Amino acid sequence: MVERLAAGDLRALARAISLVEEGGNLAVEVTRACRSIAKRSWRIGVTGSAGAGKSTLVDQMVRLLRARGDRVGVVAIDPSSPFTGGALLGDRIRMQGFTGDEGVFIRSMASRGELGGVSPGVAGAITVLETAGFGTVIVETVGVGQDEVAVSRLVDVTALVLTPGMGDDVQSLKAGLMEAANLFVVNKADLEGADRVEAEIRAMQTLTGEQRPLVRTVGTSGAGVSELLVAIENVQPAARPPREAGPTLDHLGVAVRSIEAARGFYEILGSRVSTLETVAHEQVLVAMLPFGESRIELLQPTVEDSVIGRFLAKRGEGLHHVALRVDRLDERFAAMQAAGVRLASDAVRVGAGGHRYFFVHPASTGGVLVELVERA
Ligand SMILES: Nc1nc2c(ncn2[C@@H]2O[C@H](COP(=O)(O)OP(=O)(O)OP(=O)(O)O)[C@@H](O)[C@H]2O)c(=O)[nH]1
Ligand SMILES: [Mg+2]
Repeated sequence: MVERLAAGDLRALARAISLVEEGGNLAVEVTRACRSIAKRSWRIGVTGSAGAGKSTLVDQMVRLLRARGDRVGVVAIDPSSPFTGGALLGDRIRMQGFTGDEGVFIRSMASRGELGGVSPGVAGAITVLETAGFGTVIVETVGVGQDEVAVSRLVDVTALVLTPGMGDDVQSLKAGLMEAANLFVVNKADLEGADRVEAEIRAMQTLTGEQRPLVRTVGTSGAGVSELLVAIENVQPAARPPREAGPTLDHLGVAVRSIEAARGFYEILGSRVSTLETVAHEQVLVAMLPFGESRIELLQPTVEDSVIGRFLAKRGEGLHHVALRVDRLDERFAAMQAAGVRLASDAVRVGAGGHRYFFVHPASTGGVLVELVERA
């Protein structure tokens, strides 16, 4: 089951979360199996009183994070009102496996009260989501009891959501909860009294001598939510997983009649041939000349009737292809096929040194043969 959920199987994911939520030996076993392969996610806690707009904010945060390409898992503990946003309702359906977007997964969990405690189940659910490749996990809790303080220990950043109209109630917030909050959110800033709550929060903090960041938001419109994400990120920047690296230029493939004749120029520039080898199945002799992170690849045919040999006969010496390094090569191959990109390979192939690649036809790239490679 853990293998399946790591491979992206949503049913396995839902099942695993149920198991860890139930607790017991199996929960321990699942959590342990997950821990050995899970990559730690960026964990955000969102807490605050019932109806403060936490789910509405989480909905908006998920939208923004998704737009950046993040995969987001949400665990909502004891929500007293359902997620309101259309996207979240949609995602609830997705979460049950009805449609194909696997970038968001939302799960509501019941707290087992003060005695049972919420943290073992939540910790397990976070680990399961991490195993399934969710790089960001948001945990929503209703800020009423011990649970929030326990959850705050599981996450990197805890945002405490407050609203206008709370007025003096700010002072009645449990000290532990205020303590656990890394930043404050004044949501429903469209309503009367936002200034007052903000002043209350600031006043309260002067007692402790520390002013934590405060962000105003309007969950229903999304105003202030990108600022909120920046503030969350700034609390502990290192917790944020590195963005997926964009594609880089791997090498330029140049078709030549003679490597001996062509390499001199590049060597005058200061590059040195790093590898010189014959790739038998492509009937080509290859010389690699490093240029920073990229390389020039000189390609000399070993027989005339070969891909490079025919290219030379038809077009003469010159740029043969541009190779771009990407990740998730198989996904990209499938996505491009589906999108009608004209491919010049019928499958992902494995080249020298174990790197994997496929070619995209010049008809789809502005006139140059493009090789997409993924390094082992
Ligand atoms: N005026 C206004 N209403 C908001 C704002 N954000 C949320 N709401 C509304 O407040 C109500 C409660 O929002 P939720 O997001 O469900 O609140 P919650 O904190 O998740 O509630 P629980 O999970 O039940 O604790 C909904 O009717 C929202 O539309 C806001 O910024 N301004
Ligand atoms: Mg909620």
